[in-house]
Amino acid sequence: MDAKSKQKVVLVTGGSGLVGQAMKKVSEEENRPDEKWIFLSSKDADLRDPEETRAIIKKYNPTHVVHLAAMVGGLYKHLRVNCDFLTFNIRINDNVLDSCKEMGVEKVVSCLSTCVFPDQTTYPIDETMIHNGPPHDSNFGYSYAKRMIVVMNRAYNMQYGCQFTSVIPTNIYGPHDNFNLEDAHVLPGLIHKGYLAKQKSIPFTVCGTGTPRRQFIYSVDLAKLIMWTLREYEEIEPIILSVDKEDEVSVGEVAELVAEAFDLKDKVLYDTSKSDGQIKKTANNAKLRKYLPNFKFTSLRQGIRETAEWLETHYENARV
Ligand code: NAP
Ligand code: GFB
Repeated sequence: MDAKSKQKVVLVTGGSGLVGQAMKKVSEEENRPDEKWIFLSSKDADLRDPEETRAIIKKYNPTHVVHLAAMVGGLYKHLRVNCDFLTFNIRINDNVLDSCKEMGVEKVVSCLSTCVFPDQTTYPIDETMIHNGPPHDSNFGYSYAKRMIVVMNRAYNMQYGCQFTSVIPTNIYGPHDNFNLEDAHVLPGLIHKGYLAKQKSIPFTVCGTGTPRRQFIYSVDLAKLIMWTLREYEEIEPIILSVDKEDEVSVGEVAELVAEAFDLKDKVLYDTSKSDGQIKKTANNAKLRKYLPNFKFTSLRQGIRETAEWLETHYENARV
């Protein structure tokens, strides 16, 4: 058989977002003849709608699906619209997995997040601990919707033999992120603020105390790991895709790196009237390291520099 006749057709939901655009970049660089990649946005179909979802999956008839599409946002967006995060994401995930089963898709990789883990727990957290207690209140809607993907994958496998699996990334950042100050996650939020502080000579203010701790993964590293999951990972149970636990940093340390990237001279300020959210969610990447002991992650300093440069160059068209 030639490469074309056994070509995988990989459909990426959420292909216009932070992770989707990183996967597009990596797939274009790799340019494998045995894979054809298709990247969807909400303009192609509103995946909250079952008919639109079925129609778009039927249209492209993929052999493989990377399911990234979701209502996504940082802490302060979750605090505003927790219920929408629950109901929109439940609908999207139910529609996508049901249509993939109906269309006989060979493999689906869906995306969770380390905020799905219990808030009251021991650290580091691993893949076996997802259902051991309630998630943090700040994003419980999104977390429960995402947890159900693990349950659905198991059920689809048990009853129908579907090879549906999932990945659990930590906080992600990179080019094409959502930099809107109201909705953004911490890193795009701080990079946007750093950009404005430099442009307008205004203070660089971090929300909260700066003490919460996070692990950050660069979107391009994550894209490569999701592609590995799609091609090589055979388990139905999820896998954490994270930097090592020693690479966890405080929000204050991240803010200093952003200030350095924009060459800000003034002191970093803290608005302690704003919520800190979850204090930490340190994830254990031992399972990933067992499979890929030598995977090299982009350093946080370099990733922040590249993202800051991207925002400076693309500010007019970026999600700000
Ligand atoms: P993002 O940049 O906000 O992109 C979201 C994507 O989903 C966009 O392509 C968007 O399309 C699409 N989408 C949203 N609602 C949709 C709908 N109703 N119908 C169809 N498409 C819809 O998000 P991201 O950061 O790349 O996140 C990708 C995945 O990683 C998500 O599953 C997210 O939960 C997970 N994750 C993210 C983080 C993080 O820190 N960002 C951390 C852990 C896990 P439009 O562009 O047309 O709006
Ligand atoms: O990325 P983030 O918004 O969400 O980070 P989570 C929140 C932490 O960063 C809090 C601090 O400790 C905030 O006080 N922070 C400082 C800021 N400055 C800023 C800022 O300008 N913007 C933002 N947003 N935070 C998210 C979940 O939790 O993790 C999502 O809400 C998702 O569900 C994501 O899973 C990975 O890390 O707390």
